[in-house]
Amino acid sequence: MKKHDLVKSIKAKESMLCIGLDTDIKRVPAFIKNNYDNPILEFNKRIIESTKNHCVAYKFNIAFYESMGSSGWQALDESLNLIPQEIFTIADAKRGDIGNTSMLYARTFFETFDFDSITVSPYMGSDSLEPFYGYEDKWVIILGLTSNKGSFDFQMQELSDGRKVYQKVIERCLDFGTSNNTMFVVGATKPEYIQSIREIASDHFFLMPGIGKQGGSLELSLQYGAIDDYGLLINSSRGIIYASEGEDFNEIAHSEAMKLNRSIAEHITY
Ligand code: OMP
Repeated sequence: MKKHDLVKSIKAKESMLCIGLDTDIKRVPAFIKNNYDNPILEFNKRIIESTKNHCVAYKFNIAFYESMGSSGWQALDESLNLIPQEIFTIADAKRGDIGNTSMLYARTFFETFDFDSITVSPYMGSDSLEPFYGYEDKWVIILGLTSNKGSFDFQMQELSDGRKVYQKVIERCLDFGTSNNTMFVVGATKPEYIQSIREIASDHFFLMPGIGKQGGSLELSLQYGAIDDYGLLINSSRGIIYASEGEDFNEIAHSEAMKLNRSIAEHITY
């Protein structure tokens, strides 16, 4: 997908919402688990059907699928095919390895599966990310500053020049691609640092997880992160797909998505 199509879709739908399909078999309602051959697929089908008009992206966290073995890969494949063309799709795989291995990760998520983007870890450096850039209209989403506590272990360490490791990483990653094929993951749990990332990556999209269950601030994230072309995909996974554990889970997911869109719209002009 091209950047202007993503921006167009955000404007048309008045939504920056990315719904995380972190579909955990343990949280799939019993009536689905007991009645369908592939409950993960059926759960996703209902969530996608009820939310597709109110989000601009879906993020599949691959762990939830690969942990299920072959039925999980099948659910991933078939769920992806249910997503309308104009919605941006993310393989949240957090991959990255020596070049020839990364090439196969890229092939997996961009050819075997036709995702628009993949999340990658920059830890192994330029040659580990390069293979992901070999595809037109595909996006590389690099872990910039993550939402978890452990981000203080490495990402927040101060370098001798006073910069933090995450700042240096993001700055260096600007050399690998452009704002038309690169996004950064920036956790909504650390809004006080978003400004410093915007100073480095002024027109890149940020994929922003961490609102809802992780306690991130939507308001401050939008205040510091949003730009003229929006520049943000706000992710919510558990807060939407598990808002109800009953038979109405898809209807409640729909209303939670609408609610989040409304909260975003309080701070953004589309
Ligand atoms: P919820 O907390 O349920 O909304 O889920 C957050 C989703 O975003 C999960 O799929 C996480 O793996 C993912 N995520 C983070 O929570 N923090 C990060 O720093 C990065 C990611 C990610 O790359 O998507």
